Amino acid sequence: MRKNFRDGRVGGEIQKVISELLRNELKDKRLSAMISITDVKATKDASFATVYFTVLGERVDHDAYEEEKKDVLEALNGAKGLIRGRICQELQLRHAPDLAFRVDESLEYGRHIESVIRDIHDKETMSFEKIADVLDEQETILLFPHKSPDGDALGSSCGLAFVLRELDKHVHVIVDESVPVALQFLDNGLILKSSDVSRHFQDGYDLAILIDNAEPTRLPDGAKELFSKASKTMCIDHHITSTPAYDYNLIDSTRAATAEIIYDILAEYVEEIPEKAAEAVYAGIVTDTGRFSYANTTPRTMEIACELLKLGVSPSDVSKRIYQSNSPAKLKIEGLVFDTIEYLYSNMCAIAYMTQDMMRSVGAIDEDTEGISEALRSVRGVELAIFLRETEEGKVKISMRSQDFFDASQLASHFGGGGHKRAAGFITSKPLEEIIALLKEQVSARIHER
Ligand SMILES: [Mn+2]
Repeated sequence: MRKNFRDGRVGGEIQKVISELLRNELKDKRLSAMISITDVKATKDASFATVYFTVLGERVDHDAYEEEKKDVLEALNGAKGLIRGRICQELQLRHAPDLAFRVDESLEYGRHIESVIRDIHDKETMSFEKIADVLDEQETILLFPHKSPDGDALGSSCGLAFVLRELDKHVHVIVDESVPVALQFLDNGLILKSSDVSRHFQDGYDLAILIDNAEPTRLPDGAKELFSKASKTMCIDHHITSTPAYDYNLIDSTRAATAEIIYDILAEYVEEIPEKAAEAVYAGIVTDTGRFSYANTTPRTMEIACELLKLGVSPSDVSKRIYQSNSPAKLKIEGLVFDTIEYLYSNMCAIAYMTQDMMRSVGAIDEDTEGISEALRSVRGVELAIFLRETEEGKVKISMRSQDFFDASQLASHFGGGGHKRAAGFITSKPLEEIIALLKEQVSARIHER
């Protein structure tokens, strides 16, 4: 028996079926983007339907976004057979409707997008209570902060892991690189290299948690392999580009730090957060907010910090450990780098560089060079700071920071790199002098546009 649909009903039904398929079954890599079916206009007899969709994401690069939409369209067309079959089945139709996929470019898009994001958020991310329940059910857990872990990645991981260990879970934080000296106090015996993890874990374990990033592909190789051995996966992150693609997701891009989210989970999970865990969470917040000075700092950030102090955290201790533990080589290498500064275009641009020879001459290591880009940007009048460093492999790594208007990510993408408007970078095999000359050309063209 054929179903009769009221006006507009059939479109809504088809929309539900496709959304469900996108969420759970269509595994095409091109469909891993945040896709939303915004509308379906179908004929009354359900013989034909136009399906409107949008692709959400960070529009850093217009061309890349256009490419992405094209990819999604191709993938949807490729899955048309499956989608039609499912619609036929779910709506109990005799014949599957013919489908046409279109990008939704309606004027309502802007108004719509907010509710779409809210929708996805509600569907895909979980409550702190639910996350706490899930954690409680696991016995063996590994936490994975991102590559070259910073204060937030390590503070969040170690804070959560500390509590899990107190609750008798078998838990480690996996870091394959050396932990920066200034952050070693967060360890508390929790950090382990992937190669040192016991057989027990190598053969498989309950839960892997990605912390402060949503891409296991960005983990070092050993960690990546270990990540894949977990029965279930979880992601806790605050990056805007992250898509909730795991068994359990807690992604909130309104947060200043992943550590803020960890605080809320712990507050839900345990009666009282132990001081050591509170200290780690606090370290994550302090570092990701630039000691509460960046634009991401919110009233909620301060409230959480306040609660952490009440739990016994000493802000001066944490600050001393993180910010007053520079190596003797740090000021030496900074001296050498600052000596190379060139101010251009009425001091609007500052460029400085560092070679491996310079590092060797003062015995500096990578972590000694942290913060140099920010220091360059701190000069009055400097809109764009560019710091070039020679890598051990003889390439040149460029990091750029801008102050108010210069789009650093756009400049970086010109050279094949990427990032955010105010912080971006790229790597090149070109010699140092050549890339400096090329950068000057590009910066000059762009900075004078204004
Ligand atoms: Mn972070």
